[in-house]
Amino acid sequence: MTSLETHIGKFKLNSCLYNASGPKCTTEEELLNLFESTSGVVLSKSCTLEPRDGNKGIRYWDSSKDINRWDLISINSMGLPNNGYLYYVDMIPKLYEKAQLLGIRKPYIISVAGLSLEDNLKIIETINQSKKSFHTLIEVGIELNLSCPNVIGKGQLAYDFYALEKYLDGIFKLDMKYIDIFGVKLPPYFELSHFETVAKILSQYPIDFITCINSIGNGLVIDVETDKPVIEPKNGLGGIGGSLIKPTSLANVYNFKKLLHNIDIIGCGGVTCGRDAFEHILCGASAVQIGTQYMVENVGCFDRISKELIEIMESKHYKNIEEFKGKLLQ
Ligand code: RRO
Repeated sequence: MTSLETHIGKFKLNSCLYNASGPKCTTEEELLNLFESTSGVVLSKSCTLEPRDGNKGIRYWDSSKDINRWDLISINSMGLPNNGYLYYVDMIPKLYEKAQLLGIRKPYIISVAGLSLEDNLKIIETINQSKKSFHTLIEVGIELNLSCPNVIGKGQLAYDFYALEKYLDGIFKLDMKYIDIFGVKLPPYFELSHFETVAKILSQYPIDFITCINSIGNGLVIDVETDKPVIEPKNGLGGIGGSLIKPTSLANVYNFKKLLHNIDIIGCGGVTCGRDAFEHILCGASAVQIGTQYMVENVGCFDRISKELIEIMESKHYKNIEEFKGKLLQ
């Protein structure tokens, strides 16, 4: 039997494919829907201390309905709309109940994107305390988002290397005893020296995983019928996703895999089919997240992409992902 099982830190996943934080993971209904799907993890929308409506106007567009499209492109400037961190903490007992009911074991990862270090410390502390009462009953992790491109007036923290180090110093002073795994979501890097600098910073902390990459920030997509950008906030600038960004996400997974030996890499960016997931794993990804394609196709994408990935593995006589993970030939 060909298996898609994998590990991220101490989590054992039945499938290496799961949702990226962002699309369709904000409400209880969406999170329970993910729980019942074949997604290997339930990952939440990034949360802040207080609930947020996000940016105003048309703030998401993708090319899936564009008959002239040559590729799947998405652009978003959501601006971190979410129900506030307590909503996502309250999902821990709800998912536990669902797990008992369905007899399914599936980890829950909360994406955290507080607007300051103090906010993040408070959010992480609360998740840790809350998890204490459910210790051993449900696995809970944190993906700290250091790379949101769309909060007006705020840059992407992980592009400021000095600030990144100070931030992680602050975070790792916290007691996170009950949090099963902790990772960070990074923006795309393009300069080889930046991979080395960031890897050196990350290696100082007990980080279980990194997710590479967030959307490529501040892109511009234009509608030539109207001569306007397709989205409205920030003069039309937004994070780019979809198959267009796969070469950049693969390069980020590949470069960090070479530099980080005790940190698992989660590939994210441009995964629309089994072949894309296979390429991410070949570059060193232990698991692969699906963003724009999940937005377009809904939870059915996990079944389809799993099936396609298994077909590729079978054609190459691989029985599990360890047999080809990180084995890109040169
Ligand atoms: O909500 C958003 O605008 C958003 C976030 Br937090 C993120 O991390 N990446 C992205 O493309 N959009």
